Amino acid sequence: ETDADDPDCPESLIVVSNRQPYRHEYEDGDGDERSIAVDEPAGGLTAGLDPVVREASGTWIAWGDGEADFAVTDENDCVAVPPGEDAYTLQRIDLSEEAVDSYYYGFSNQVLWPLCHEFPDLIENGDTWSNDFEWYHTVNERFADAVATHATAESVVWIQDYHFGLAPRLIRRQIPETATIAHFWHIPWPTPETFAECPAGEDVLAGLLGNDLLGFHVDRYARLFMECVEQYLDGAVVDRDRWIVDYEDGTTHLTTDAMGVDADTYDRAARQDTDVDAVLAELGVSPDVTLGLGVDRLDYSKGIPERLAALERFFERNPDRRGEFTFLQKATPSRTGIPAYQRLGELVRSEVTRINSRFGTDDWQPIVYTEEYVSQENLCALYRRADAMLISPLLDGMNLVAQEFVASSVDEDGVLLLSEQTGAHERLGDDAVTIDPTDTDGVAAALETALEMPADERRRRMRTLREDVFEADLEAWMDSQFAAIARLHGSRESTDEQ
Ligand code: GDG
Repeated sequence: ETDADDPDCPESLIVVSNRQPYRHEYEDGDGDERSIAVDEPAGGLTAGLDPVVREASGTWIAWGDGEADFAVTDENDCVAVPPGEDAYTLQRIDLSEEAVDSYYYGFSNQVLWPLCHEFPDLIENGDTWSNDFEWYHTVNERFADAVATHATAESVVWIQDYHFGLAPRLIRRQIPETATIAHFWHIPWPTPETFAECPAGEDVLAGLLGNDLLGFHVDRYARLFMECVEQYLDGAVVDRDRWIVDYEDGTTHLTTDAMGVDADTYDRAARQDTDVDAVLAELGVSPDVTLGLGVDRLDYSKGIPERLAALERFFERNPDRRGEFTFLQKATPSRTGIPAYQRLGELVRSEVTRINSRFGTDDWQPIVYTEEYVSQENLCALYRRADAMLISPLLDGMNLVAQEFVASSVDEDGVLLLSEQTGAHERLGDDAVTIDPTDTDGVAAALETALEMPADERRRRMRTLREDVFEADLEAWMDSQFAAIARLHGSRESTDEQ
């Protein structure tokens, strides 16, 4: 819940994100006869930002994915949301299939995503990226034009993520000098060596330096960003002590703010009396097993094959755990049109089958793998039930699942195993069991350590983790971002008055 009197919540707020907060789906009938079903905010950032934009009576600009036809909207594609409440304006940018292929599946997810997660080999080749970059530019321009139609001298524009690397500079050219542009980059920033592989890298750096404020989850990403600017952008002046970059006629302030989750909501959901044994039975897991859990988008950055290798090693080394311990892996298919994601899905499914046929028996499988959507309530029940949560990304901007698990661990008896390559590790590393996701033996041993850990140590660690996750929650993150924006916004206005 957001404090209505929060002095830092901007009065004129324009949020820009790829995903829209509400999706309208049309059911039955024609024209006015049709009923409209609305997808509520799915979770995480979208759900967290929604109350803030409501309170500000702001504007949210997003890609109008899904079946949205614009029958209920005016000619600017603007619609009042939530339906019936009309608290703020949602402007949907309607993109052609070609635009989505190139801007979203192309440059965003086959150039910037692999680049920032240090997978340069997965960056698409030169024949396709230049076309995709053109579309990325075109789409960023369309979003920038949309921002310009709403922006006033008082506006705060808050951009989310790597889909909008060029938009800040395009927006800056079109809106009043006193309006503030802030941007949060939710994924890691690569090393200068990797960034050298970025096609149109200079454009992306220059684009991002159109921001007044640019936020990352952890210090390391902000420092790497400064190093890349120093190495690859002529004319930029980096002040590494003050975290400020001057470029052309603008100044960009860098900040770090580790994003949190809505901890109270997870805590409350976990305390509901969901029949977790029934949830497990549905998935084919016996209710009395010791339970390990993994929850991830099916993405190569999440280290799922490496995790499976460690699990195989664990069962090799601990025959007494066979029949007694089950690892439940929930993987959510994502970006399935991209070959690297298809290959990953095939590899993961075949490895699960192979490991299960090696160790499995008639009434027990070592790994239960599902790609089915799990409701928030059931997810929280599983987090609560898990004896060990295994989070092993090779690189991850933050990782919200780690925090959701902690917030849901109301019995304070689960153990978090956390990759040192996640942003979350900077916050939770001291009381999690730290793992190097590429070290098969190390992860297998860490899992055994976690499962053997005495109850009082589990409780002590989980209590400290919970303190952190409840204190640095989603609302705290937004407050901190808005406070930083307000400081800049204030100084921009006073400079203007002089
Ligand atoms: C990016 C960055 C950063 C997954 N399956 C189900 C389900 N989920 C939910 C989880 C969690 C979310 O999806 C995944 O969030 P992550 O943070 O782990 O990862 P990304 O999607 O890669 O997010 C990441 C984040 O942005 C925010 O800045 O932390 O580093 O990569 O919320 O719970 N939820 C439900 N059913 C599922 O089956 N209900």
